Amino acid sequence: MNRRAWLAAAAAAVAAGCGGALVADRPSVRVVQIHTKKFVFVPNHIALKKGEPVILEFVADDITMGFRAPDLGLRTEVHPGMVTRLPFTPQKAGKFDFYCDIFCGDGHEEMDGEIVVT
Ligand SMILES: [Cu+2]
Repeated sequence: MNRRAWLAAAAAAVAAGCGGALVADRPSVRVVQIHTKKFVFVPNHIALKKGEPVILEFVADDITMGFRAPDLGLRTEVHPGMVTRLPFTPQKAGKFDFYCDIFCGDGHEEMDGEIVVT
């Protein structure tokens, strides 16, 4: 193989490699970002699809909060200054309540929301 033929073969191999990498990209998982602040979750109504993987991504806008959805088996703490990710795939349809389970002040008892899985 002369030098020119070798360069052409090398270029073809690099191009094929790049194409392969693009095809092999992982499918993207839906991310639902939820902010917490005194005394709300934003959004507080979240629509999900049964069997579709999601990542619940929490950001605390002021103080540490808790997130608990007991009927979905979900629970995490949400701390200011960091992103908390909760990967999850709903396995059943229905309406599922969630709420803050760390006392955060006067409005704590009303800090709740709903996940609707269809
Ligand atoms: Cu609270």
